[in-house]
Order: sequence, then C-alpha cells, then structure tokens
Amino acid sequence: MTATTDGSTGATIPPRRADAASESDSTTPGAAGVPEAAERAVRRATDHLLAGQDPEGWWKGDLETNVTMDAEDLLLRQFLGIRDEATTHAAALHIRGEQRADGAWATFYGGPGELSATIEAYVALRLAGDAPDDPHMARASAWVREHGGIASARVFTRIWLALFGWWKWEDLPELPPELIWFPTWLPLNIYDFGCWARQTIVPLTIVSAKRPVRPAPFALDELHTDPAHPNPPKPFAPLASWDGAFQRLDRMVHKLRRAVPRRLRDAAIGTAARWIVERQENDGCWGGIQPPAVYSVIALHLLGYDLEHPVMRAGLESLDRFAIWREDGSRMIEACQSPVWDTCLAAIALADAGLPADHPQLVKAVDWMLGEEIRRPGDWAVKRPQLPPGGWAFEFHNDNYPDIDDTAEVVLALRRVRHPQPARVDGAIGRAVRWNLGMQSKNGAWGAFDVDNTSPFPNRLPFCDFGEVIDPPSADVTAHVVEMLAAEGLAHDPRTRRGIDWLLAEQEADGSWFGRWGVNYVYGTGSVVPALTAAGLPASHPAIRRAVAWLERVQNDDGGWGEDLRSYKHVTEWSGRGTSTASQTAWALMALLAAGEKDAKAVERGVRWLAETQREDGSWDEPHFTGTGFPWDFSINYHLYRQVFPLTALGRYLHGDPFDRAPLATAGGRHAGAEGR
Ligand code: R03
Repeated sequence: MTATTDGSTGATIPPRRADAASESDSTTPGAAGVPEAAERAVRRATDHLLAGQDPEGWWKGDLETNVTMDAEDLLLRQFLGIRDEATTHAAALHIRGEQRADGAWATFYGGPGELSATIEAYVALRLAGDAPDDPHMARASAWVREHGGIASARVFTRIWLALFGWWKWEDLPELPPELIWFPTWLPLNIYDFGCWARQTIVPLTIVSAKRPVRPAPFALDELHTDPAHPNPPKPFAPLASWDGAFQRLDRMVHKLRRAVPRRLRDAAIGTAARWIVERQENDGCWGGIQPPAVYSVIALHLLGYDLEHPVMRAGLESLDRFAIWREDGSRMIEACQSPVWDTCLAAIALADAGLPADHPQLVKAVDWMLGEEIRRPGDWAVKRPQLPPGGWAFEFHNDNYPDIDDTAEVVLALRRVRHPQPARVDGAIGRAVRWNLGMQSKNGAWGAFDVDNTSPFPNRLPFCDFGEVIDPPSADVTAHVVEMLAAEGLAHDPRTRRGIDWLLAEQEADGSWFGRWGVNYVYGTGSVVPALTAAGLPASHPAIRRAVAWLERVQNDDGGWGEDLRSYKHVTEWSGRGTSTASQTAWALMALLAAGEKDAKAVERGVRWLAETQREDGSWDEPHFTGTGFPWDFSINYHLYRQVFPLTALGRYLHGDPFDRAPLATAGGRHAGAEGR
C-alpha cells in the first residue's frame, strides 16, 4: 500500500513514511513559492475562521465522537418514557449511517469494530423498529456473538441493558452509595477519582442501589453467545493479585447489600442526591459532559423527582442542547461542548496569523472569554482549600470544574489581544496564573482538573473497565502551562523549572512525548517543544534535537504528518504513523518551527502539504479523529481542529513566534511578586 491511499481505514499495515533516501532524490521543487502559498492559505483560512464566530464572540466546532452517545440518548428517553418518533427516526438515521460493512460500529473514523458500541447501536436500532432479521441487523448481531456477546461488553453497556431487564443487576459490580461518606483521608474516596468519573459514579451509586428495571418490549437473545447461559462464570484472579483482591471485595460488597440497614442506606442515598443537586450547573447540565448528565437525571428520577421538577426539566433541556440536527434529517449527540477551548485556540490562531491585535473580532472573543472566567471554588478546592479561584472550564457552563489546560490556553489567547480594558484582562490573567501555579502536582507537573489525582486504587475496581478514572499529570497539559508561564515572564520561576524538568524526564526514548488529550505522540511533541523553547531551552538542546529528528523521521511521503488512534494500543507499529491530517501536520510544524527549523526541508514540505490540501473555502477536510477523551477507549473529532491548528502553524511559519515579536504588554516582571502568593 502507498501513502496516497487511506492508510488508516481498516488498514493493518502502517503507511510508508519518508526516509533519508526518498528525501535526497526527492523531486519536489525547492522552497520557491512556498511562502506565497502559505500567505494565500493564511488569508483564506483566516476569512473562513472569522466567518464562523458567533456574534457573542465564541467559536464552537462540532464535537464528534461515536454512536454510543446517540444510542444512550434513545435508551434514556425510553427509560423515562419520553422517547418520540421524530427523535428516534433522526437518531437511527445517524446510527445506521455509521455502521461498518462487517455489521459492527467503530469508535473512531476508520477504526475497528467495537463490541460495546455495536451492542448499544444495535439495541437503539431495535428501539427504532429495525427487525433482527433485517440484513444490517443480522450482520450486527452475528458480529456481536462472534466477539463474546453482551457478557463481554463494558460495565456501562451492561448497566444500560440492566435498566431494561436485558442483563441482571446481580451480575454487575456493586457501587455502594455509602461511598459518598468516605472521608478524603480514606483510600478510594470519591475525590480519588478523576472529576468526570466522580460525577458519573455518584449518581450510579444510587442507580445501582435501586436496581430499577423497566421491562423492554423485546428480548435480546440474539446478542448472547448462549442465550441459555447469558453470563458464564468467570474464574477469579489469584487472591494475592490486586485484581483478585478487588474481585473478592466486590463479592463482599454484594453480600453487604442485604446487611446494610435500610435507614443507613437511605441516608447515604440522600447525601449522594444532595451532592448531585448541588452540582447542577446554571444551564441544567452536570459537568458539561454526557455521562454525569444522563446518570444524574436517571438517579434523581428514581428518587421521585418527576419530569416536571425544575431540576429534571433543566437537566433534560440541557441534554437536548447536545443534539446537532443535520441537513439530511439525522441527529448526532455531542458528548460535550467545547466553546472555551475552541475560542481560545481560534484567537491564538488568528493572532499568530497576523490579524491585528485590536481586530474587533479578537476583542469580541476576549470580551466573551472574560465573561466566562470562573470566580468561585469547585471540587478542586477539596485538595486546595486555601487557593483563590480563577480560570476557565472547557464548556459553556461548568463552574465546578475549571481545568488547567483551558486556563493556560485562555491566558495565551488573552495576551495576544489588545483589549480596551487592559486592567480587566490583567486581573483575570493574574488570577488564572495564580490558580494554575496552585494546581501544580507534587511531581512538578499538571493534570487536567485536579492536583495529585494519582491514586492506583480506582483503576482496580471491577466497575472501572472503560476509559481513564484518574487524572494524573500529562505532558500535553504540563507543556501548555509551561508555555503560558513563560509567556507571562515566569520562565525562571522555580515552579516552572520543575515542570520543565518533569517534561524532560518524560521524553520517550525515540524523542517524542505521549499525547494524553490529543492523538498522540505528534500532539504531545507538538505541545512540548514549543513550551520548552518558549521557556528558554535553546534549539540546540539535545531533547529538542531528538524531537526534531523523530518528527522528520515520521513525516509522510506526501509531506504531511498523521498518527492513527491505534498508536494508543500498538505503539511500535503506529507511533507517529498514519494518514496525513491537517491538525497533526500543524502540530508537527509548530514543534519544528519552535525548534528553529523554519528553513528545513521538512517544514517546507509540511507547509506545502497544508497549502495544497486546503479547500477553496479556506477550510480543510479532516475525517480522522485527532482528539483524545481517553486513550483508545474514547476518541474525539474536534471539528475546529482542522482550522485553528493549520492557521496557527502557517502563521508562525510566516511571522515567527508571537512572543518573539513585539510583545503587547511588558514581558517579564509582570508576576514578579508571584512567588509570594
Ligand atoms: C483537550 C483538552 C481539554 N481537556 C478537556 C477535554 C474534555 C473532553 C470531553 C470529555 O467528555 C467525556 C466523555 C465521556 N464518556 N465517558 C466518560 C466521559 C468523560 C468525559 C466516562 C468514562 C469513565 C467514567 C466516567 C465517565 Br468512570 C463518553 C482537558
């Protein structure tokens, strides 16, 4: 196969990549015309991005994930008795359109069939009226049986099935609501979980205590390998192993279920319910993400909140806003919405592309971001009770969970714009810098939402078989914070130095860095190199040289970069390899440009790839998923990535790093007193 075919669509062999030989006898023309092509691409991309801004000042691209979102939305409506024909029809249209030829559903573009997603999609289509012997349904159920049937699906999927009597509650891990009372000094209290898992688990303790069943209008025998024995017993892991110990703990908690006095249990459920209601956001959602929202609605419903209760109405209306209705009549559910993230990245891209710092649309974006600043404590304050608030969340409404990544990038965006009220901007930036510094983990690095969220125990629970359940520091978030601190004149602050040391120690043997929230080593490397050089590491530093060598080695023959989601599972085959995409090409270019490689052949070829693949309207196509929710388990196609990152990279190619140019505010000394805070 060659790099010109779609290397990731079902491919098992990674695409060929450039090597030294093909480089030396390359027939591509020299640098002639490349800056001109970049100029033209930047103009068109700028216009395209400017046209997509909301009048309020924000940008938001679709956040595309997979059909479990759509299937679970129908299951929720079925459970609550509010499923209607129009919604069902539109969701089914989308789900059917995503099915693979082999009958399964994948969780990312071009990915392999995935059992849990396939089961959920199949069940949703049955709700929509598709018959088990329709050819597309028969293919799906055969695929499910071949891959272990319902018994092999993840816990979340089996919980959805248990709600309808398609799976037995007894055959699910127990989640006791008394967990809500575990003090923070006990291992395995709710604050040991990443915030997304915590917000999901608390409502699920209520659901798991109540074990509701709303019988379904049909059976699902066709999804079991042996319908007479839907759940063949699994052998216990050795007693001396963590898995074995936690399996037995789960057995014990199952037995305790009958032993816990009723009044104690009801009190725990009451505490959990209050914890949930207190965390409902102004828009009715929970945490701005789908899982906590759907399980909170179900949990409160089980406690007697009827659908007209203000909490329930607001919750359900917030879920309706996760739906994107398309022109073909289909309806896709977003897992979450990304306006703050998209807006700061768009502002950075436009500024770096040369838009004047006082351009009205940039000022408008800053106005909107300033209005989104979070000035009250959230769950993070459990670990940092003395730290004053300040910072941003990813979504429109998520005041309880600002994150370190968004906060760093918003600061980088605010600093690029000349706003008519500089003191207001400085105030918000000052609070954000203080908050980010206060959220540094003890290893010197930063996680996304919490400090030192590194307990080994949550991952051991049989319940936790999907995605990440803790939020340890990552190279990409740490890099964004270091880049921001450097831009704020704090490169030499001892806290920044500790972050830098951690990053240097995290570099892979091949010269790359792992990407936790973007795919994958190209994202990690594209985040870390610009941060290190912004903090003053010379381009000649061995770590930077090794990163440059790695990027040059994995560049595709077509001049772009790409990395398949399979790199999270099969590192040796797929690290840095995959069909070229606009956002990943841009990340590689951002690293190379930061490393002083502007005149290198690799940069010229990458810039040319971006210029040549740009569409007439100034945008790029990007069917491949380049965003990461959880490595391998949950992937995201951020629809604005294809626009903001190429524009940033091309802008930096033409104009250099923005903070090497005339700084907008007084660089250095701005946070001279920061150590004291
Ligand atoms: C890009 C950087 C900014 N970053 C925040 C990115 C947030 C990305 C979307 C989060 O959406 C989620 C979807 C989820 N699903 N399932 C879970 C989940 C969490 C977030 C989930 C998984 C396991 C457990 C609980 C929930 Br336990 C679909 C910093």
